[in-house]
Amino acid sequence: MNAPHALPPPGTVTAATAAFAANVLEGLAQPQKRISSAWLYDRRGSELFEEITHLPEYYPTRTEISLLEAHVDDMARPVGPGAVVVEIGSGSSRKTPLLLRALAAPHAYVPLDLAEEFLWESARTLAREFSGLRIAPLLADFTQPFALPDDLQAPERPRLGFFPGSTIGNLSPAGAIAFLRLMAGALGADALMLIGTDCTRDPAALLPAYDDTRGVTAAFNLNLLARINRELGADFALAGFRHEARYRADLGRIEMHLVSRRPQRVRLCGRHFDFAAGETIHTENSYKYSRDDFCALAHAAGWLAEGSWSDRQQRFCIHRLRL
Ligand code: AVJ
Repeated sequence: MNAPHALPPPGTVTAATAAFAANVLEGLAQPQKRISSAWLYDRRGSELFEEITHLPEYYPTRTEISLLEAHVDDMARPVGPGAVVVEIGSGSSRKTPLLLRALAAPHAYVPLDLAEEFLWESARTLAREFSGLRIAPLLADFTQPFALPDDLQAPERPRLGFFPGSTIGNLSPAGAIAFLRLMAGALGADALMLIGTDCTRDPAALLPAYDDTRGVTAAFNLNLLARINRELGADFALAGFRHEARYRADLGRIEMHLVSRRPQRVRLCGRHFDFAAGETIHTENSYKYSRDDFCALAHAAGWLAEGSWSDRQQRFCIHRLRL
C-alpha cells in the first residue's frame, strides 16, 4: 500500500513516535526539565552534528582522527586476521575505514545504530571500498542487551568493538559501566575494544567547543524543539529559547541546555508545560574522563585498559580494552 519511504499521514502514531512522545512528556514533567540527547539526531540534527565536527572550536573529531591516522596500526596490532568489528553508532564515516584498513582481512563489520537510515547508508559506503567484507547492520539500542548473529560468535573469530567519538560520554558513569558490561556479554571472551573519550577538563577549550561563534551548536540544540513540533505536534516557539553550554567541574561534564527567554506555556500531546523566564530544558551531558578515571571505569565493568593514545595537549584519548 504505502511506498516504503512515504511519510505516514499526519496524526499517525508509530511505535517510534509513541516512544519519543512518552520520553519527552516524562522529561518535561521533571522539576529540572530534560530530554535525552539521543533525540538530537534526526536527519537535520545529524547534518548539524556533522557540521559541528568541522568547526574550528570543536577539537574532538579532528583530534581523534589524527590519533587514528598516527597510531591505528599499534591500536589494532593484537587483533588477529578474520576479525568481526562491531561499531557502536554507525555515523563515523571518516574513522571506520582507517580502522578496517589497519586490520588483516577483517571478516565482518557490524554497525549498530537505532537510526535505520544511517545504518544502511554507512553499510553502502563501506561495501564500496571493502568488497570482500561481510556487512551485517544491527538495528539496536546500544543501552539494551543485544547479540551478534550466531555465525559471527564463533569463538575462534577475533572480536573488536569500536566506539569512537566520545559518545560514551553521553552516558552517566554508571550508564557507561552498564554499557561496557553489555559489550562484554555481546562480544564474549578475549574481545578487544577501542573507545574514544574526550579528556579535556579546561573550560577555556570546552565552552567554545559546545557554544561556537557561528551558532551551529545552538542550531543543533534548538533543532530538538523543531523536531518535537514536527513529529509530536507541539507548539514550541523556537525564538523563545536560546542555547547554553555549561561546564560542571564538580561532575566532569559539559551540559547543554535550552533556556526559556521569557515566561511561556508550551502545548504537547494534550498537555501543557509552563516555563519561567530563565528556566531550562537539560538536553545533553558530555562527560570528560581523565585517562586514569576511564581506566578505573573500564575496570569496574570487567575490562582491562591495556593501552591508550593521546594527543600532545591531552585533549582526547583512544583506549584499548581487553576482556
Ligand atoms: C557526539 C555525543 C560525542 O558530546 O561532543 C557536539 C555531541 N553535542 N556538540 C559531544 C555534541 C554538542 C557530541 N557527541
